[in-house]
Amino acid sequence: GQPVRLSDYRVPDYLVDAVALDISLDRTATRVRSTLRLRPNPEGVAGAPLDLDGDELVATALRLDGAALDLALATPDRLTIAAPPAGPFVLEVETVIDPTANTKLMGLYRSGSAYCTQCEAEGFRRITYYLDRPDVLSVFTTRIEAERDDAPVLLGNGNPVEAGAVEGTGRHYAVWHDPHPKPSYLFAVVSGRLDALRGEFTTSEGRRVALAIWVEPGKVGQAGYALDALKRSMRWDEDAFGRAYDLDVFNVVAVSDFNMGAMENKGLNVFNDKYVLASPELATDADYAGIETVIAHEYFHNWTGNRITCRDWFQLSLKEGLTVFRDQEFSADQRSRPVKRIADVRVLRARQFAEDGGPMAHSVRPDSYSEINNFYTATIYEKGAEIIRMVRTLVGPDAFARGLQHYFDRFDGTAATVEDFLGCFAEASGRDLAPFFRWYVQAGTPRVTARTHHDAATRTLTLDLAQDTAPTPGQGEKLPFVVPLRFGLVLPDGAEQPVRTGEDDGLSDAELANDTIELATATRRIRFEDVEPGTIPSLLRDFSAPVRLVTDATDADLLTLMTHDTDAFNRWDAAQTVLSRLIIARVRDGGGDPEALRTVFAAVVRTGRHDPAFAAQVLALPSEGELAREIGRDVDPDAVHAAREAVRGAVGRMLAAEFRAVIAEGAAAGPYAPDAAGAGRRAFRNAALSLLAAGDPALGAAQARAQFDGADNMTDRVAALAVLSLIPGEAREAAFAAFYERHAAEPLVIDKWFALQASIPERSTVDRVRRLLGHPAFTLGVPNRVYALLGAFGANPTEFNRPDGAGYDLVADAVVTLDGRNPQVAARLLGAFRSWRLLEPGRRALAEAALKRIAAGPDLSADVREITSRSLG
Ligand code: DPP
Ligand code: ZN
Repeated sequence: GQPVRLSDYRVPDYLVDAVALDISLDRTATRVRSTLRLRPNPEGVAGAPLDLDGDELVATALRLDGAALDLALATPDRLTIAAPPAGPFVLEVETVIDPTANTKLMGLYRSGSAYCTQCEAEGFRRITYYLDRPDVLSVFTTRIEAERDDAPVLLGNGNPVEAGAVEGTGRHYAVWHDPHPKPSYLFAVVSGRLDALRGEFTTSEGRRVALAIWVEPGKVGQAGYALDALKRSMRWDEDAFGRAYDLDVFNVVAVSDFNMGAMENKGLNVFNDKYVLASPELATDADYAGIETVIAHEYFHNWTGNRITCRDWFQLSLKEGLTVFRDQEFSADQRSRPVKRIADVRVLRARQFAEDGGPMAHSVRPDSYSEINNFYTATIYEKGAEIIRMVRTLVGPDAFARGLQHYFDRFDGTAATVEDFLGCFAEASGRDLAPFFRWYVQAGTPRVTARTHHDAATRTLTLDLAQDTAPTPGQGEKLPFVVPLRFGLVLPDGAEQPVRTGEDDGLSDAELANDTIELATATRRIRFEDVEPGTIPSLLRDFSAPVRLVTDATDADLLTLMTHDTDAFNRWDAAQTVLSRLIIARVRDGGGDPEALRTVFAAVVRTGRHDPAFAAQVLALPSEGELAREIGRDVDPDAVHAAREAVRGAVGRMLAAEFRAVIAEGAAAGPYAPDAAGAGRRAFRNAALSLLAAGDPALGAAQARAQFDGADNMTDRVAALAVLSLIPGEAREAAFAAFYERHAAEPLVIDKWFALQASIPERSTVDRVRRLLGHPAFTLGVPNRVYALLGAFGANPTEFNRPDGAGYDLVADAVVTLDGRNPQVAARLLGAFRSWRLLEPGRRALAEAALKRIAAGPDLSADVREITSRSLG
C-alpha cells in the first residue's frame, strides 16, 4: 500500500467510550460480537464518515443504535458508515474468524493447544472492525466463552469479574474488565489447557496482586525463574521509578508460536516461550539473562507504553526506547553494571550500527513507513534507549528524575509524542533540548574523531574533536548532533590527571562538573592546562553516546588504558580496538602479531580470577560483522574470518598455560546456579576453552568433549558443543548426534542444535542447512525454528556470503516460501542482507541478484516489499 506519513497525522474523528466484546471461541469459526459506544470527537471533523479498520474480516451482523445495517458496508479491510449520528451512538458488529487458518500469527490464532492473540501493531483489526490506532483509548470489557474441556483456562485483560458454566452445554465463560483506558493494540485473550505457577506480590500502595505464569501442561517446573524475575521487576520499578502496579492480577503466558519476543498486553503479557521457560539442564546463562530482561521489559511497559502510550506509530520509540532503557538499568542493578553495559553496546554495534550504516537506516522517530511491523528495529529500541541515556547524562540525574516524574504525572492516561517526553526534561532542567532533538530525526551513526597534541614547553594538551555523519537514504545533509563525551585524562601510570582548562578553548563549569564534553558543533578544540607528558585522554567513557569514535591513540596508549583506565567500559573497549587493529592489519597485508599483547592479556586472565565476567568480555574478540564495518568497503568475509581465526589461534597458543589453568579451576566450581557470579565464571572458562581450542584443535576437542559429557548444565554443554562444532570430523558429528538424542523432546533446546550447525564456517554448511530444513524437528510454521536455523544461517558471515551466491539463494528461497505464510517472519529473515553493500563486487552482485529475484515475485507482502525495495533503492 501507500506509505504512511507522520506529516499526515490527524486526530481521530470519533472516540470510543467503551468496548464490550463477546468472544465465543471455536477452532475454525470463532464468533466475535463487539459493541462500541462511540461519539464524535469534538476536535475532529464534524460529520466525517466513520471508517473502521479491518483485515481479512467477514462481517455477519451490523447494527447502529439497534437498527440493522446493510452488510455491504463492510469489506474485508474496512467498515464505513457514511453519515453517523451527530451525538453518541452504539455500533454492534459481529464477525466470524478462523484462528486455525491464521498463519500470520497476528490477531487471534492457535498456538499448540491454546488460543492466543497478538494485536500490536495492527492485529486487532483481524479480530473485529475498529479504530485500530494507538491514540484511540477505551475501556474494554471482554466475555470469553469456550468448550470447558478444550479450554479450561480463559484469560483476558484487566481484572476477572465473573465466570461460570453456560447452561445446558459443555461450554463455560469468563468476564474480564480492564478499568484503564487503552488502545486496541494492548488487547489480549488467551484460552486453552494451561498450567500456572502462582505467586503473590503486595505493592508499595498496599495492593495485593495475584501473579501467575501460564505454561503448557507439564512445564510449570520451568517457570520459577520467570516468576522470580517478575517479582524483582515489580519491586525495582517501585524503588527506582516510583511506579506501582495497578490491577489485582498479573498474568504471563508462554506460547510456542510467536513472531516477536513478547507482548505487554495490559495485565496479560504474552511471551514467546523461550523468554519464560528455563531449567539448568535446558537453558543457558544467556537464556536466563534474556528471561530476566524480557520479563522486566514487558512489565515496565505497564507504565511506559500502557498508562502512557504512543499517539501514532512514528512515536514507537517513546515506549520502546524508554522501556529498553529501563530494562537495561534493571539488569545492571541485578548484575554487574559495567558488564551489562559492555553487553548492551555489543548488541548496539552489531545490530543498530549495521542498520544505521545500511539501506534500512531510519531515524529513531521515522517520518514514513509502509509496514509498521518492519520498524520494530534496533534503531527504535536500542538507539532509542541510548538517546534517553544521553538525556540523563546531559541534564544530570536529578533533573532527569524530576523530568521523568513530570512525564508520568502529566501524560498518564494519554497517547503522547516524543516532543512531549523531551519537553518534560527541558522543563525540569531549564535547558534548551531543541538541538538535541536531532537524535530523533536524523538517521546514521556519527563518527567522532579526536586528535591530540601535547606541548611539552607549555604543558598543554590540545584535543581537536570533529564529528561527521555519512548520508543515509533520503537524508543527504546531516546537521551536527549534541554528543556528550564523558572523559578523563589518564596518566601513564594510571592515575587520573586533574582536569583544568583555560579561558580560551576551555570547558564550561557544567562540563567540568559532569566530566563530560558536549560536542554540539562540527568541530571543537579544547585546551587542557598543566598536563603531564604522556597523558592519554579516555573519551566516551561508559559509551556515553552512540557514535563511532576514532582516535589517534597508539597501541601503547590503548594498552595503558586497557590496564589502568578507571572506566571499565573503556578498559574493555581499548582491548577491542587493539584486537580489531591487529585483525584488520592481517586482512590487509598478513601482518599483525599478537605477541605484543602477551603481558597485558596475561594480566587480563589474572584479573579473571576476581572479575571473570569482565575478563570473558575482553577475551571475546570483535565479531566478523564489526570488523567488516570497520573495513568499510569491498569486504571479503573469508579473509576477515581467516584473519580473526589466526589471531584467536595465536592468542590461544600464547596463553595456553593460563587458559588450561582457568579451565581446570573452573571444573571444580560447584553446583549450577543461574546467578551473575556463576554465569561470569562459566563465561570466563568457556572463553578460555574456545581460545585454547583455536590454538590447539586436538587439545581443544578433547577438553571440549570431556566438558560436553560431564556438564551438569546447558551453559557448559552448549559451549562445549560450540567449540566442537568448529572442528571438522567425526567427533563433531558424534557430539551433535548425542545432543539431539538427549534433547529431542525439547524444541527450544533443539533450536540451539539447529543454530550451531547453521553457524559452522565451512562450505558444506549450505547443504547441511538444506538437509535440516527437511528434518522432522523443523517446520517453517514456528518462528523460533525459522530464527534458529535460517536466522542463524543468515548471520553466518562466511557461508551466507559464499562467493558463489548459494547462501543468498538459500535465504532468498526461504523468504519467498515464508512470505505466503507469515510475512513478518519472512521480512525479519531478510535482515541478513542488511550489509550487502559493504561486500566486494562479486558477492555484492550476487546479493543484489538474490534481492531482485525476491522483489520480482508475485503477491509480495507489504512487509517484504518494503525491505527489498529499500535494500535495492
Ligand atoms: N511491544 C513489544 C515489545 O517490545 C513488541 N513485541 O515489548
Ligand atoms: Zn517493548
